[in-house]
Amino acid sequence: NLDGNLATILEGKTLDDKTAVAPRVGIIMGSDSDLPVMKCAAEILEKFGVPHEVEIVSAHRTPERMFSYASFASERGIKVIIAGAGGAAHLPGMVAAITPLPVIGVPVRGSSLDGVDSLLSIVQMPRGVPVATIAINNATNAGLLAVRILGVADENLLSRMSQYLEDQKESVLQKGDKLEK
Ligand code: RP5
Repeated sequence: NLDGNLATILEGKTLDDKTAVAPRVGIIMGSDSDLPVMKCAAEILEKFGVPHEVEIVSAHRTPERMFSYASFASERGIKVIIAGAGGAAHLPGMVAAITPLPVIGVPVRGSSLDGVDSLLSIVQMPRGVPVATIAINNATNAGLLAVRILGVADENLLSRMSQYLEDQKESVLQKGDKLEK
């Protein structure tokens, strides 16, 4: 039930695609139903030119795949994992329990409880296993945070992030100017 664009995002970024540039960020999610939200993270990474992959990895439906993904992500060259899930959203926390990489959790709003269930499932991690939890459905910020993390060791990315902030400020100021006229 994926539309064309979403299917392309998935198809173009699979683990089996040997021709792709080695991904630096892994975007994973519990279900293809999370993709309309999670694609915003991919769009940010594309904007900043950060190679990434997009995968469906479910903590509950494909636990072995989750274990294998989290176990080998670092040695495959992944630097940051963005994990989105809804409901009993165990994926980000379980992945953070296995990999030493930074994990950014995106609570996806489901059909009931308005995403608060997802938020609380992701944010309430025990001491020792952190997940950087983003606001409900805000995968854009997950992408931006991943860029900032990579920017610590990549001056080019860091200066592009500064430019992004400048552009954002300019756009807000211009809207303000229009309101005054
Ligand atoms: C979670 O269950 C997924 O992350 C998704 O947000 C939710 C519902 O999944 P589907 O029933 O739509 O596949 O594991």
